[in-house]
Amino acid sequence: MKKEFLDLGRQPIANAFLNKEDFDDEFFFDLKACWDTDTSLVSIKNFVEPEEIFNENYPYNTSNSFPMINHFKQAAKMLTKKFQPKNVLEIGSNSGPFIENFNKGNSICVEPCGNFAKITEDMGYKTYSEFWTTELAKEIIDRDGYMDLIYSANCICHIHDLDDTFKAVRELLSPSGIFVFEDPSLLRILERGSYDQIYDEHPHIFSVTALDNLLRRNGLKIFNVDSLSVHGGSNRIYASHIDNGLVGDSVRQNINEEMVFGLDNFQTYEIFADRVKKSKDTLVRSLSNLRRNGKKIMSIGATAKSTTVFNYCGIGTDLIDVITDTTKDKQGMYSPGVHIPVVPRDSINLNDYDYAYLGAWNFKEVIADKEREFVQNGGKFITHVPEVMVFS
Ligand code: JHZ
Repeated sequence: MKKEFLDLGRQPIANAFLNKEDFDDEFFFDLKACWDTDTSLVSIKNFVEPEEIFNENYPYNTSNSFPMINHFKQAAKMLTKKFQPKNVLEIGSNSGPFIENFNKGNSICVEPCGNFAKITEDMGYKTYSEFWTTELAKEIIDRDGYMDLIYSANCICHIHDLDDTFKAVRELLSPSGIFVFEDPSLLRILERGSYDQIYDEHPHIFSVTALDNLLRRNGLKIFNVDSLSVHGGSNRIYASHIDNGLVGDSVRQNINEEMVFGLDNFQTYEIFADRVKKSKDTLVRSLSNLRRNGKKIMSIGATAKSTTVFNYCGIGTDLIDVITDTTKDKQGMYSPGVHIPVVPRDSINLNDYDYAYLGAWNFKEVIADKEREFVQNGGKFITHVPEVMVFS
C-alpha cells in the first residue's frame, strides 16, 4: 500500500529551462511523495511522461558538474581493476564521462536524449538512442551479445517501471556479469533534509532495503554497497544474478543502518515532512528579511534541485535576482516555474551581491573555493542543507 507523506505543491519539469515567449505554455504537475509499505520504496505520486523530460532539449550535461568527471574516471578505473569486464554497457550515458574510460570496440551507450546520444556516437561509441526496456535488452543481445558490466549513474531512479528495468538487466547480463548503479540515497536525504532531490526526474528515491526487495523479485541480488559523497550522499549498488556468489557485509550493514533510522516506519516520513515545512518557512523568512534590509541576493547553480526549492517555497525574482550556471544550454533562459534569469558566471560581478544562495549545495566546497574573492569582500552563502544557514 502506498502512503503519501509529502506535498511539494505544483511543480514544473525541473530541467525545462525556458524562453520568455514560452512562459504561458509551461507544464505543471502536483509533486507528492509516498512510501510503499510492501517494498519500502519511496516514489512520487504522479509520474511525468519520460518523453516530456528526456528529449533533444534535455540540458543537464554531467561534464558541467566538473568534479563528476574525476568521479567517473575513478569509478571506471576501480571497476576495470576489480572485475576486468570484456564488454561494458552504460544506461543513461549522457555526455560520456564514464564510458570514455573504456575501449570503443567493446562498449555500448544507451541514451534516450538525442543531443547526448550524438555526443557519444561522435566520440566513436555505439549508442542506442532509446529508453531502457526489456525489448531493447533483447535487441542488444541479438546484435552485440551479453554484457559483463552494466553500469548506470543517476539514471535507474529516473525510470518508472523498475521491474521491467531490472528484468532487462537480468536478460542482458552474462552469467558472471555485474550490474553497478549509483543514485542518491534515501537515508542521506532524510538525514540532511534535502527534499530538493525529489522532482519529476526522480520518480523513485532508493533505499538499499527497497532495492534489495525489487532486485530479488527480478532474479538479481545486491552483493555489495559503497557509500558515496557525491550528490549529497549516494549509494553505489553492486548486483549479480541471484544464484551467483556471496553477499558482502556491506549489504546487511546498510540495511541495518536504514532500519535503525526508521526507514521501515511511516512515522519517519511524517517527521521528515514536518522538517521540510519548517525549512520552507525559515528559508522564505530569511530571504525576505534580507531583502527588506536592502540586501542583494543571487543563486549559484541552476540545478534541478533548486527548481523544487524555488517552486515549493514560492521564491522568484522578488527574492533572487539571477542564477549563474556553467551550462551553455541553460544560459539566457529562465528557470522553470518561477522564471529567474539564468546567466553565465562571468556576465555578472559577484561583488555586486551580498548573498549567494547555493542551488548546487552539493558542490559547496568547490564553489566556495572558486568564489573566495566574494567572501573576502564580505559576501555570504546561503544554503538550506542540512538546515537553513548563512556562512562564509
Ligand atoms: P547538479 C541533475 O540534478 C539531474 P542537478 C539528474 N536528474 C540527477 O540525478 C543529478 O543531476 C545527478 C552548475 N555548476 O550536478 C552545473 C555551476 O554553475 O547538482 C549544473 O548545471 N558552477 C540527472 O541539476 C549545476 O550547477 C559550479 O561551480 O541538481 C549542478 O547540477 C558547478 C560545480 C556546477 O545536478
